[in-house]
Amino acid sequence: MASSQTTSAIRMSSDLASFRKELRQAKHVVALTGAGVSAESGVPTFRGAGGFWRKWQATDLATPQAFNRNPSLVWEFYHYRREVMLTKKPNNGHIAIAKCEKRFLSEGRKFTVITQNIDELHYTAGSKNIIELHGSLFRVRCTKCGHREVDRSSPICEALKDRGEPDVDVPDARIPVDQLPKCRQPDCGGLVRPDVVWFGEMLDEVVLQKATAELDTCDLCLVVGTSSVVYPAAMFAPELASRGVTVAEFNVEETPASGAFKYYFQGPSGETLPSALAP
Ligand code: BJW
Ligand code: ZN
Repeated sequence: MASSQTTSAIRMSSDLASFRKELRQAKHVVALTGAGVSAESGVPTFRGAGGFWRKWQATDLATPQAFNRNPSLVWEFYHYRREVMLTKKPNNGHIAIAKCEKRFLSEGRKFTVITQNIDELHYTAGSKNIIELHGSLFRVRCTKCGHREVDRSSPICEALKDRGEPDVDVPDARIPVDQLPKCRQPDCGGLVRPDVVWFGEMLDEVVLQKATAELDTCDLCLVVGTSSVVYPAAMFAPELASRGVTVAEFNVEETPASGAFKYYFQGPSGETLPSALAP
């Protein structure tokens, strides 16, 4: 049943049949995802009630300034999130996206996931063609020599074992820098950091170029579980919409970008995506 939102600049539609017809005809779909796609897996989003760790808002710790000021505290935060992720599984939203990619591939069509998430749940769900805009929780980068590597060890270093508790009154562990995770390159031993993109940092140029190339060629875009406030990702879908590309948003609430999109499907993406993307 079609519906419209009078508050929006254009009349957003929630006409599922019409969206599914466009999906059947699409040659290249991009799914742009954010923290909301993982919410039903129990992963906290950034800008909701769950976006706190101890007394800090998650976004206050996702900065180079926070890491320079207190690498022990920021490592405790990321160590906590790494350990939490080891207990989480993809939900029906991730799975619907992965199944849709598989079907597209078998039909000679293309499907790309561009995610802002660092939780790797799209990979676990079986998606293959993934661009991680903001890095990964399970990669580290040396602050001295720049070496990057995958590191899935738990804990990532001995000093972080049993640290990172999220409760508001837990004191900072104050781990000396020489006991924090270190580079394993010969003769380096520099402090490593999570290989993620913090506020004020440039996105990796190659990653950004890949994302741009996918956005340039897609003819349908799904925007799933993102507040659409963090740039540059926030401008991707509105730019597509302004070029006449169909954009369908899946979110539990409207976002600043919603009014620019043709379709809006309200609800948890683990519930809305399976029926929207089913064969
Ligand atoms: C559900 C759901 C369910 C819940 N189903 N939905 C232009 C203008 C103004 C500022 C800037 C600008 N260009 C750059 C900036 C600065 C900055 C920025 O954007 N600031 C804004 C806040 C204003 N951007 C940057 O610094 C970027 N760098 C850059 O552009 O370099 C060049 C430059 C620098 C400085 C100035 C100018 C140019 C880098 C951004 C890096 C973001 N990093 C983080 C942390 C990553 C590591 C980590 O995870 O720890 O990325 S911050 C955080 O936000 C994380 C996320 O990927 C990102 C986006 O959040 P997301 O995914 O949208 O999550 P939420 O929580 O915000 O939203 C969840 C949504 O889900 C909500 O809508 C819910 O309703 C919904 N939802 N349950 C469906 N079940
Ligand atoms: Zn190094």
